[in-house]
Amino acid sequence: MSHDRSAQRVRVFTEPHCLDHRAPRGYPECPDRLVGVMSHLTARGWPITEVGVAREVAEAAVAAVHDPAYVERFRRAAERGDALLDSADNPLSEGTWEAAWAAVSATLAAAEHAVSDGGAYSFAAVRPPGHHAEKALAMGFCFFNNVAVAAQHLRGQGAERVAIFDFDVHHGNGTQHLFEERADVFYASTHQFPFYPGTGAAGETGRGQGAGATLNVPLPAGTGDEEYAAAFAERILPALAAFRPDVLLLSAGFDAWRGDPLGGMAVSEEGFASWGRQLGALADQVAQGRLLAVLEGGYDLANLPSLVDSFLGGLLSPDPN
Ligand code: Q9C
Ligand code: ZN
Repeated sequence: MSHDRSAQRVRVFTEPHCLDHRAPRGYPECPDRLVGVMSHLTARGWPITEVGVAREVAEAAVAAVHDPAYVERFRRAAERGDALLDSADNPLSEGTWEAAWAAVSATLAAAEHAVSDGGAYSFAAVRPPGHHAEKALAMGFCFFNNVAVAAQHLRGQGAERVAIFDFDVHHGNGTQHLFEERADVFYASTHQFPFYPGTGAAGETGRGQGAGATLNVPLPAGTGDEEYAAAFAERILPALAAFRPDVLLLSAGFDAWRGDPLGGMAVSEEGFASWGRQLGALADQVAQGRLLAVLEGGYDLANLPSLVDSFLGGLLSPDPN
């Protein structure tokens, strides 16, 4: 092992059924993404739990975020064998329904670990991803909004203030919309802009009771490590610290990597390690060491595993600044 993980401060959570959602050939959000990540993290010695929370727990948590009529519409569409749900980006296969539940279940197990005694860092290695999923709409490869379901679940488990930072290259429209009128869940995002899904302009800062509890830092195509570092130092980290969350959640997409086939940014592998160091330090400083990172995008099959490994390595070497 190249670094000391004896403290086991990071634990990886997954669920085998996450692999059962199979899009047609050519879709970038494919099972091999997660196969590659898990085989690399296993080889690198990270502690792994392959069991999620009970289905009833996941069902109650999803019902607290998504419209029950949407969940039923998804179930029926999957059962009928419909080709897709709501969007051409959301093809359905035989295992899609179970995979979406598996992703939620593993994310919730990871969330509960993050807030266990003493605080811990959890990584939910799951698919399908979640941050584009709206209350009643599938979008952008996402069916259930895993990170939003975890945020709401933690609110019901004693966390009074939850912060979500989304560093996927795409804006997390679903997560923002689910919480934009609330003061108890802060949502911050860095993302390529203008870009899919079109939301996330700097002027979107929350509404009603949630005014000021949404922070968007849109960045132009081509943004690399230096400009991202400035956005972290000047905007994202101070805002997250000022919110004083009881737990820090991350929508961890790796599609801002410079070689990603979908994204147009220029972040290096060392960039992700640096983000890990800074976000681990932030969780220690303001959130009692409680951190949950949930996999979102990242589509370069050859490099996604090492990007995730570098990010997790960064979490374990916190670098305050
Ligand atoms: N149909 C995530 O990274 N591209 N989702 C749509 C127009 C959708 C990305 C192009 C990209 C979704 C989780
Ligand atoms: Zn993305």
